[in-house]
Amino acid sequence: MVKNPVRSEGDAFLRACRGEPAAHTPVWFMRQAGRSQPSYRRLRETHTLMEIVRDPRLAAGVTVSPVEDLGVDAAILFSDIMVPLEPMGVAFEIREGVGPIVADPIRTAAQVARLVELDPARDVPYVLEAVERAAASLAVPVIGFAGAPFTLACYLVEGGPSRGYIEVKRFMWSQPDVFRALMEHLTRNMQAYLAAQAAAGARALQVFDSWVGALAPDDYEAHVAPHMARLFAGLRHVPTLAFGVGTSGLIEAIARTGPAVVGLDWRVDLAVARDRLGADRPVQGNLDPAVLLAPWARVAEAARGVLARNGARPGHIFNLGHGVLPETDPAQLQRLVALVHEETRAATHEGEQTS
Ligand code: 1CP
Repeated sequence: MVKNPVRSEGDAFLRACRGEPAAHTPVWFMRQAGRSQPSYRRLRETHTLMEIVRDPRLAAGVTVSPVEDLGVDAAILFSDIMVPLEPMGVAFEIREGVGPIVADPIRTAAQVARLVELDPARDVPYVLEAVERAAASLAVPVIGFAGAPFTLACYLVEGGPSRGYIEVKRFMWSQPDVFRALMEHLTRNMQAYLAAQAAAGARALQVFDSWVGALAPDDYEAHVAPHMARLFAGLRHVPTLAFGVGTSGLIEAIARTGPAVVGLDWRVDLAVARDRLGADRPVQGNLDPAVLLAPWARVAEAARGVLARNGARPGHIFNLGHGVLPETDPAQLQRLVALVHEETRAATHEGEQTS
């Protein structure tokens, strides 16, 4: 195996974020640190999710382990999108098998006005220390992250996981000024939170707008896009990645808010998405996470399909269209990483030589 002498293998992810050719197509997985990993399941027998998150040694260890186990090109900070909300005055618990439950869902102007400003160094020092520790022990970049204002608002207003997002939509349409104040509060504070992670050593920042695909394009433009544009405008010094599920009808609007990389779920054809966004816009995705439950031959076929749709265009970060399912066999993930690296090494080298 020939290694490129000029650049380390560790920078493929950042090069792709910038739209530059890389030694191979970089690959990492959302939820790569989680229930699919035996070491994580063992740790969870003795610690709750929040105990791991609040212990920088444990959180850094969980962040680092998928890089060692799977050979991925980036690590994602082990934390949760809800973590910075507690110091903002929002009490919640992460309920086993359900997700975040907010004790007192936000429905009024008075509740929005009571939200506290986050001071990352004072309020979540353990997150910043986990980033520092993980970054210090890894050759590949650590990705910092936060929930996007709308997706956080979903949990705050609904009070927990939701199917229809009816309460957050009712709130957005019936109290638009209060909703805007909530989004502004979240935007300002998530920007500070993300900037603090970058200062602690995160080399890229992913904004999880998991549930934004619930919105019609007009509502996205009116109630979400301006806040996202402000968020990304304040984070120009680090590559940013926008992620959402069910966003096939929104990707151009998402791209206009200014992230470096647009995340794609599996419901959109990657080639079509790249044409729609313009070839110079880096993208991340977009294998259906459920494919990993199929026999390996199907996984390989589907992964080759994603790579073929990208062609040899630079600026592709291979990922799943959403998080790794807990039922996934880690051996499948390991083989998938190796396949992406092997099948793209030659193609991108050729691309580099001719460019
Ligand atoms: O203890 C556990 O294993 C419970 C499952 C779990 C895990 C592993 C939760 C509860 N959070 C996490 C960690 C986590 N959450 C990470 C780091 C792990 C990694 O990616 O390797 C990240 C990036 C998140 C972000 C997160 N939390 C998102 C955005 C990504 C996505 O999946 O769309 C969301 C929506 C949450 C809320 C949340 N926290 C936990 C659950 C089960 C959920 C989803 C609940 C729902 O469906 O609404």
